[in-house]
Amino acid sequence: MKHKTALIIGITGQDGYYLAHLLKQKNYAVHGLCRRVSTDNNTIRLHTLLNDGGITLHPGDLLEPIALVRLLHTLQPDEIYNLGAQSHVGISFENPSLTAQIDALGTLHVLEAIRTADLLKKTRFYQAGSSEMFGNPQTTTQNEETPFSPVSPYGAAKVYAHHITTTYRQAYGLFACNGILFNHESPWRGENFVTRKITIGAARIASGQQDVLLLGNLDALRDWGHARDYVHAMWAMLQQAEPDDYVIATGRTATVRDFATLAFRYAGMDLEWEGGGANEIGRERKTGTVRVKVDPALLRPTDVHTLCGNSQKAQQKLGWNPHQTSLDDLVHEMLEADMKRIREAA
Ligand code: NAP
Ligand code: F7E
Repeated sequence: MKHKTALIIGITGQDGYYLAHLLKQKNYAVHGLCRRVSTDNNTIRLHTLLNDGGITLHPGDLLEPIALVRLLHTLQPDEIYNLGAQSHVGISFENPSLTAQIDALGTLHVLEAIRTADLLKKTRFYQAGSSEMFGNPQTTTQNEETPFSPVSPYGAAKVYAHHITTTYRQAYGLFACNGILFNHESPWRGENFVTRKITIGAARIASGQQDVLLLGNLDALRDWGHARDYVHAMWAMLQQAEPDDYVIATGRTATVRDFATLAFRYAGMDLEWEGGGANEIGRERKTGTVRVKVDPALLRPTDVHTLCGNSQKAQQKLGWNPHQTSLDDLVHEMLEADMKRIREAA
């Protein structure tokens, strides 16, 4: 049987790693678009997978549309997963134009490349949409019908990407799916997202390399899942008879404070919280030492306060299971991985 060919844009990121791993297991010929950098640092997550073979990296960038056409023309991929993005919401306030170019226009560039390379009838397309598109929703849970009302440059760029993907589905019959994914984390999460910042911080404090962890909004409630579970949903969307859009979420929420409490507990420190707002601190119960402080510089101009996804449609149509990894297991796995990295570096 002929193996399918997939192109992952954003293969060097967190989800790129897990998706490449999954597609390799499914015997795909896996290709990835990889930005040129002056070191090989951006392939760090992929080292083991690359050593095992079966993945081909191609230099390229979402901001270089002509080269995308050439690449698609050569590869003739069965499936394209567009995971490429400036994906940090806080940074999108500092770099709104770059974020819009990569996250919004970059998606258009891929869609136009599919059209120009005459692949509208052959290639299936996945667009990595985000719960950040909902902004601060009116409803307690969010599904595919919840209106978009973004409150960040990142969210606004992703809304454009969502609508342009739907437009190519409707206008040209492209098999194009929007995943609306809620936060998903892993030991491969970028170090400046709050979950990984917390597990690295707790691991460093436990090993005496750091005294205190500075955080911003401790009250933010997020629906946190495991990236390894979420890439199954991306793949499943492209295997359906018809293209559609799906919310992927666990349906459970926790605050940043809850996440930190769990991570520090796994690192051997029981935290108690005192004060509020910018004066809130997390103190180690046993010793009284302050381990977490709020740094107002880390607060965003606008933040999404509460997100909780309803993934009923994905459960029914894709057979996707939102309960594969508990929050406890996720935090434990991330903390253990960071402790191990510290031990190995010592
Ligand atoms: P990530 O770790 O930040 O990875 C982003 C990827 O995009 C990296 O491979 C990055 O390459 C690449 N990229 C950035 N700019 C690019 C450009 N101009 N051209 C080509 N590639 C570029 O993000 P992630 O967590 O894996 O998320 C994957 C996708 O899902 C993103 O689109 C994100 O916005 C979206 N999403 C994520 C979540 C989540 O909770 N993780 C939730 C909803 C949606 P470098 O390695 O060279 O920087
Ligand atoms: O922040 C608060 C912060 O940056 C989560 C991306 O994958 O998920 C992610 O976006 C919450 C926010 O993720 C710090 O203010 C407190 O309320 O980990 P985050 P995010 O903004 O939810 C969505 C679905 C995506 O699509 C995005 O690509 O935590 N917070 N203190 C902090 N956040 C950070 N980064 N750093 C802090 O020190």
